[in-house]
Amino acid sequence: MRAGICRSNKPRKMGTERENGSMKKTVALLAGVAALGVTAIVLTEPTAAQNDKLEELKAQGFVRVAIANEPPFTAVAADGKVSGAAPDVARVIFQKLGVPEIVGSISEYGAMIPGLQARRHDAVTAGLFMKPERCAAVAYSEPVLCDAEAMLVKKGNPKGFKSYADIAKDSSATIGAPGGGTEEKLALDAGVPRDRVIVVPDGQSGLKMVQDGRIDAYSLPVLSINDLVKKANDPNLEVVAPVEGAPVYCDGAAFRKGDEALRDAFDVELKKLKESGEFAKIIEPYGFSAAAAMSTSREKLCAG
Ligand code: 6CS
Repeated sequence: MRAGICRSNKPRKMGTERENGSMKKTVALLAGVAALGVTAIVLTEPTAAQNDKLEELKAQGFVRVAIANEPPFTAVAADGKVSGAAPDVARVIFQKLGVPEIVGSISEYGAMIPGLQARRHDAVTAGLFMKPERCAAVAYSEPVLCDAEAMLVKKGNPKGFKSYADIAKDSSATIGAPGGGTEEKLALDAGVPRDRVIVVPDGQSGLKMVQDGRIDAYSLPVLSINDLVKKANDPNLEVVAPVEGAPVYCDGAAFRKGDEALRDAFDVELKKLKESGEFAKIIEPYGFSAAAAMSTSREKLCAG
């Protein structure tokens, strides 16, 4: 299944004519009600616009997904083909929902949620781990990909890192991590000063910076670091995994607040995939555990 890379950041018009029209009616209604000094109870039923999101995607023929190009979570081939465990699950589910294609848009983790909110993409399928602050900002599906955290270091782990706190304690130590990513926040929360947490744009850059001694450690989830090391084939590198004290995280597909009807439709198909065994067939060849994702829930992960 070919899917191109859409790099357009052109903001889409805010809403369809119908959405804008119904919005005006809603505002007028609320203004009228307010004038009567009556507190309006806003219905929480999905509006036609919310249900239309899936209809909009069906008509569009593709869903624009934010990805990071961090194998095995997400990957983009030279010809633009999008793969990786997260897009592969999303592609199957969206096809079952009547949306034949996914189009990937490479984004830094820290820009994925703002991009979703600005309607630059329709969903995030990138291994964006569920955490309370993110759960407050987006509508996550049920869990898809789970992984622990790792650090890439020089062979022999010369500074003896086992945790982010170890890096905090060593005033000469620096750690690289994705901008707005989980590992950046874990390092900062462990007390590593801002100037010793280096934002690294992608895995290849992180690998090179460790090889060149420009950073002492580079942190990504275990399967991402293992993928980098396997491809690098460099005997002077070592993986510290799991990072002590760091939780196992799981992602879900992330949708805009307001698109809960689309998220719920996605979850219905995800549940069927999990129950049929197809979910395991998609993600386990990448190294992920279907049981890990099926043993937890959005509710538990968003509770922190
Ligand atoms: O969710 C995150 O922030 C992290 N997820 C992945 C798959 N890689 C790094 C990133 O920081």
